[in-house]
Order: sequence, then C-alpha cells, then structure tokens
Amino acid sequence: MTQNFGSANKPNLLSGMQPSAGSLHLGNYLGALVNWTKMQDDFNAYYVIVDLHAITVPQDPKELRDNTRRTAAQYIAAGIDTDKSALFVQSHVPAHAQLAWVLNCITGFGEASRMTQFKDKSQKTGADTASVGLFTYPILQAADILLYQPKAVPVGEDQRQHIELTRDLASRFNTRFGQTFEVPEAHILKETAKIYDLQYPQAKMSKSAADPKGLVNLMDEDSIIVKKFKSAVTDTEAQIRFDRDAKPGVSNLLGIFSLLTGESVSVLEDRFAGQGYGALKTELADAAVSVIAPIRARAHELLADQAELDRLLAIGADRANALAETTLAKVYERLGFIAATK
Ligand code: ATP
Ligand code: LTN
Repeated sequence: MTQNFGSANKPNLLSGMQPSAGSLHLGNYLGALVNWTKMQDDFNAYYVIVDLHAITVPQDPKELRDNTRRTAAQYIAAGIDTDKSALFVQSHVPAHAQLAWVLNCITGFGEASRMTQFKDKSQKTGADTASVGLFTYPILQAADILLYQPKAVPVGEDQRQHIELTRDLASRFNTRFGQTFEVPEAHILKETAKIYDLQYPQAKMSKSAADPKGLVNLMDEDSIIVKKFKSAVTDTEAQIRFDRDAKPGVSNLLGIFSLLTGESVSVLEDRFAGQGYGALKTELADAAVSVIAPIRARAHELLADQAELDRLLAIGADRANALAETTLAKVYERLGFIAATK
C-alpha cells in the first residue's frame, strides 16, 4: 500500500483545505484540487484537511465530523490517490499544534496583526469577539507547512500573504537556531483559475457565501447544478465575449467552461458567436454535470463505507506523523528542550 509514497528523489509538497462545508465547490475543484491531482506524480504530496483551522470560527461538532469525512471523500473522488499521496486529518498529527506554539513564540504581535485574513474575517463578528485562534490562524498554517519540509505549496492568490509569513518564520528560525526548515515556495495557481460566484460575479465563489444559489457544489444533484447555471447573472448586452470588467458574469461562465473542457476562451467565443446566453448556459451546465456527477457518485460510495474511509485517513496520518515527528524533534532539540527519557 505504501510502495508509491515517500520516494527519496521527489521533492515534498503540502497543501490544505478546511472542512468548513459539506461540499467543496467548483472554485475549490478547478482552482485547487485539479492541480493537486496533477502534482501528486512529481512530488511526495501531503494533503491535509485542516480541522484545527476550522474551529477558529464556531463549528457544530456533528457537522464538523461529517464535513471532515465528506471533504476527505471528495478529495479522493476527485482524484487524490491515497497510494501516491498522504491524505490526512490535521488533528491526527499532534505536531501541528506543537510546532504552532513554537512559531507563535517567534512571531511578532505586529507581524501577526498585519495579516489581512484576520481583518476580513473578524469584521464579520467584530474583532473583540473573534477568537485568538483566528488571530493566530496563519501561524498554525506555517506549522502545517514547515513540518513537511516542502519545496512547493500550491494555493490560491488569497493565500500568498500566509506563505510569505511562513517563509519569514522558517528563515528566522533557521537563522536563530541553525538550519532546520526548508524555506518553501508558494506555487500560486493562475488567476484564470479563480472562479466567481454565479449570482455575484465580482465576488469569488466561496463556501461562506451568504447565498447558496451562486455556488456550484460537487455534492449538488444534477438538476440543482443545471438550475444554478441557468439562473446565473449575466448582462443585457446579449453578446458572448470575455471582458472581466464590463461583463463579469459572462466572463466567469466562459472561464468555467474553458477550465472544465480544456477549450480556450477564444475558441468558445467563436463557437457561441451570435447565440444567446441560454445556449451557453445549457452547454456549460451539461459540461459541469458530466464532470461533477461521477465525482459525487464516487464520494457517496466512499461515504457509505466509513470504516474504509477512516482506514485510508489513518494510513495518511501514519505517513504524516513519521515526518512531522522527525521535524518537531529537531525543532525541540534546537530550542534547548531536553529530551524526555524513554
Ligand atoms: P471559505 O469561504 O470558507 O474561506 P473557500 O471556499 O474560500 O472557503 P478554502 O477552504 O479557503 O475555500 O480554500 C481551499 C482552496 O480552494 C484554496 O487553495 C483556495 O485558494 C481555493 N479556492 C477557494 N475558492 C476559490 C475560487 N473561487 N476560485 C479558485 N480557487 C478557490
Ligand atoms: N488557509 C488555507 C487552508 C490551509 C492551508 C494550509 C493551505 C491551512 N493550512 C497549509 C496550504 C498549506 C485556506 O483557507 N485555503
């Protein structure tokens, strides 16, 4: 089972996703997951479902449990191969929380205060009621990354600031205590891979969107997917062309179409020249259903056998723990912590 994983000649890679919803959406899939599946051949890939990050905002325990398994099932259904990659749950690897504490102690308060995600997310509830966990979220993310000595961290543009912080913390630790961490590179996915909300095409498609109509989910039934595309916001010009500023809705549909089918946007513009938005939406909905339906079906199969799914996650956790414990031991030693006698 483990023979494909852990090749010494391949560089490491790590990325993560929060189990913050029962379904991933098309933005997560086209913007992140498709790339993750492609990268697993060239890297020893560690993919982590970050439940510790999820509790930085309130979570219902039953929903968190369900969402964690549902996220895992969708990763696998979308092509993460548990033979090739380590797919695991963050709370199964204690070193994440342990290294996060150490990194908290070398991060400046001002430095952490400059992270824009906290400013954005805490505005929803007010900074006074936002948790301290939400404030230190990027430092836990740095720990996720640095434990696995990765060369590459594939993420969306929104994560750039967190990777910069991770690099700063790695270099700082290395300078103060001796070479310990690989300083990882962000592997920022192309801007074209940013998917926007179908109802509010200026906003990115997001799990935390207020209105579910603009979100196409991997776990949506076919009829719902079709309905969401049909009611996507466009404009009154009735011309199918890509112009992100003047025509955000139509441009988003063209972008999604292109990513789903591999046809370029200009080929699609030519193909749909003279046709109405209805034709574009119908064909796009068909294309989306043919990609999403098999993923959804496979995810349901995986979820029907919880013991098997949990077994796959346990294999991932073993692989992750092996490297994470080694890195943490080195960190503790460098810091001057005395080893516990066995
Ligand atoms: P939330 O809204 O709860 O913050 P999210 O939907 O933005 O969640 P994350 O779990 O934060 O999703 O992101 C997982 C991955 O998916 C990240 O690499 C992120 O960059 C990518 N991603 C999220 N939304 C989009 C999108 N609309 N287009 C492209 N990539 C996206
Ligand atoms: N903050 C990320 C999720 C995340 C992550 C990571 C991504 C947590 N730890 C480590 C890459 C590497 C997000 O919200 N998309």
